[in-house]
Amino acid sequence: MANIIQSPNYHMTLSKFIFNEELKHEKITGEFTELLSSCQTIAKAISAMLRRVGLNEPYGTPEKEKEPMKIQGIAQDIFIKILSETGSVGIIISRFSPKVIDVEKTKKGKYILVIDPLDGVTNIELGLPTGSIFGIMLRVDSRVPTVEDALNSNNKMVASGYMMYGSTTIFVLTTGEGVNEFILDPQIGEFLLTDKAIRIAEKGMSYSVNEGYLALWDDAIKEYIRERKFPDKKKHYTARYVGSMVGDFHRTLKRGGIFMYPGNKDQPFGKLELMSKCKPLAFIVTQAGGAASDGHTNILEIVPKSIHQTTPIFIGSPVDVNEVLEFVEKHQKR
Ligand code: AHM
Repeated sequence: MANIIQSPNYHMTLSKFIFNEELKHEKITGEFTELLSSCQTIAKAISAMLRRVGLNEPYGTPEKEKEPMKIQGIAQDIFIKILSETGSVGIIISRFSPKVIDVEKTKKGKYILVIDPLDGVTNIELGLPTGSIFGIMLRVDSRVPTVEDALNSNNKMVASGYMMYGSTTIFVLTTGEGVNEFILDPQIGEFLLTDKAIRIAEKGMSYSVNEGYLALWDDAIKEYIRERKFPDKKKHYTARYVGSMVGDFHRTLKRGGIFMYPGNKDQPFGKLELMSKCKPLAFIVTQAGGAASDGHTNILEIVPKSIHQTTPIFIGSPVDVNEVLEFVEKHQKR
C-alpha cells in the first residue's frame, strides 16, 4: 500500500496547510492557527469515537424526541473542551445547547464558534455518513460577549468547515480563500490534502431533498422537482438523499447539483439551523463558486434573530439554485 512518502503526488498535511495560511497574513498572533489546529484535533477525536460505535460506545438513545443522543452530547463536550483550551474563543453557539456557551477562561476571546457537533444522528446506528460543522466568526466587540453580541450581524465569518465521518474521515475547510479537502490517513494519523481549490460545477444533474414531504410543499417546489423528473426534451435529474446534511452537501459540492430543505406546511422555516449548519456551509459553497439561498435571501446575508432559528435552504451549483429561485418567484407573482 502506497504511503505518504511513496505517493507520486506528495500530499500536504492539514497541519502544514494551516501553518502556511497564517504566513499569508502580516500581523501573526498564532491564535487562528491554534484554533484551526484545534478543529483538526476535534475531528480526529470524534472520528476515533465513531469508529467504535456499535462496539463499545453508547449511542444513548434519548428519552424525549428532541433531546440529543448521548453520543451527540459527548461530541459537543469534545468541541467545548478542546476549543476552551485555545484562549481565543469567547463564546460557542452549539446546536445542542439551548443557551450560548461562555468560555469562562477567555470570555473576551475574539472568536465566536458556531458548531453542530454531530449531525445526521439517524445515520449513526447504521454506519452511514454523519458529520460535524463549524463556523468561526470574528467578534467586532471586544467587551464580554452577550447573546446580542452572538447575533451581531457585523461579526464576520472568517472560516468554516465540516468533517464527514464516512468510509473515510474527510475535513473540508475554507479560510475565505477557496475550499480544500483533506482525508485522514489512519496509518499516520494525519489529514492529507486530497482536493485543492474545489470549484463546484456551474450546474449539476442531481437533486437532494426528502421527497417524503412533497404533499406539504408549496406549489413552486413541487413544480421544480416535477420538472427535474419529467423535463421537456432534456435529460432527467438523479435523486440522491443520505439524510445527513454533511453527506448530502459534500456530494453536491463535489459532483454539482442542489441540496435543499424547503419549508413545508408543518415546518414553514424548514428544519436546519441557520447559525450552526446553514451559514458555515453557505460560506463554503460561496467560496467554491456556488450559491445558497432561503428562497429569497442569500443565506450569508440573513441576520439571525435567535441562535437556534431554522431556515429553508437551497444550496449548491449556482445555475441550479437560480433555477429553483425562478420557480419561487414565478409562483409568487401568480
Ligand atoms: P439529525 O442530526 O437529528 O438527524 O437532524 C439533522 C438532519 C440533517 O443532517 C438532514 O439533512 C436532515 O436532518 C434530515 O431530515 P429529514 O429526516 O426530515 O429529511
